[in-house]
Amino acid sequence: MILDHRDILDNLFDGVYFVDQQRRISYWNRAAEQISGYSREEVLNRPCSDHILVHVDQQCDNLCQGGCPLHATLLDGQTRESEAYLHHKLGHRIPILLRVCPLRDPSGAIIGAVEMFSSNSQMVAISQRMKELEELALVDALTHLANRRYLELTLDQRCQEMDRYQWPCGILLLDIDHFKAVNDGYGHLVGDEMLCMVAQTLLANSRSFDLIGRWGGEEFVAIMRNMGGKDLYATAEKFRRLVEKSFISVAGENLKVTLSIGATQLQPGDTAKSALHRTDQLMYASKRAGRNCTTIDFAVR
Ligand code: GH3
Ligand code: MG
Ligand code: MG
Repeated sequence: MILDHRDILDNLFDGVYFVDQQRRISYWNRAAEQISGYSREEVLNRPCSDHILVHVDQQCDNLCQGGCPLHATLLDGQTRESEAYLHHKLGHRIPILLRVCPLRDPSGAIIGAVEMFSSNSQMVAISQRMKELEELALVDALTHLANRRYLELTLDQRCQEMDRYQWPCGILLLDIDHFKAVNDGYGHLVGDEMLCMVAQTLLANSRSFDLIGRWGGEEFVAIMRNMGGKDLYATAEKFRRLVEKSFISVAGENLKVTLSIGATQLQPGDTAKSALHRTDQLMYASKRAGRNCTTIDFAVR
């Protein structure tokens, strides 16, 4: 690896580290330092199982004892992804999304593995990201979610990842039902307030590595990394129910809306346009089915 690549890795929000065949850490980027609290000097040349990150899975079982994704990838060369919790130097647990890939020499032999992890801790990651996006005019002025342009850019990126690495990614299109009636009955300002409330409900209940944005008008798009099939449907339904149970108060009245949702998973060869077109068709199927429901591709169910 040449120096330039390390400079790039140091500027990512994702933590990245390399291990050799013996799982000794040979590289540790700046985000890994920030997320874990461990400096490069503290971890280099130590085996990663040496009481450093000590990942535990969703059931809090210790992955170092039998379930280590690095170990498994060093053996079989497969890429792995999962959600886990790492140990911060100060003792607390941090939720992360991790991805492990093999490192090979020019002959194709496995010489180590790389783990990339992004902090799933809402506050830090989202506020950091939104500050950057504001500067780049990628934020919707009303709801402060990602705007259409940012959604398109992100979706293009996810399509490339799908083609190259087959990383799963779910797409949701969420359209507010009969929103015109809110504007007509209560005025545009109340409509705006409703849009912000729905936006916050979606944002507060997503993971930091998902992207929730306003596609336009009363339509939102969610790009859910590492998610497909049943989990995607369950997440869409969670969003739908949470919005159904949320309300704003207008002159003593609790005002609610519902969502019609289309859900699909990126397929090889998809473009942002083709994926969104499919999701849009699925969302319309939900409208035809009576609204306040989710329609998912048969292919990913
Ligand atoms: P359906 O259940 O079929 O989706 O019906 P709908 O009324 O939600 O859909 P329609 O597309 O007929 O109307 C969308 C409305 O959303 C019309 C438009 O005035 C309103 N709208 C779009 N952007 C904004 C906005 O920024 N603020 C407010 N208050 N209303 C908006
Ligand atoms: Mg609409
Ligand atoms: Mg609508």
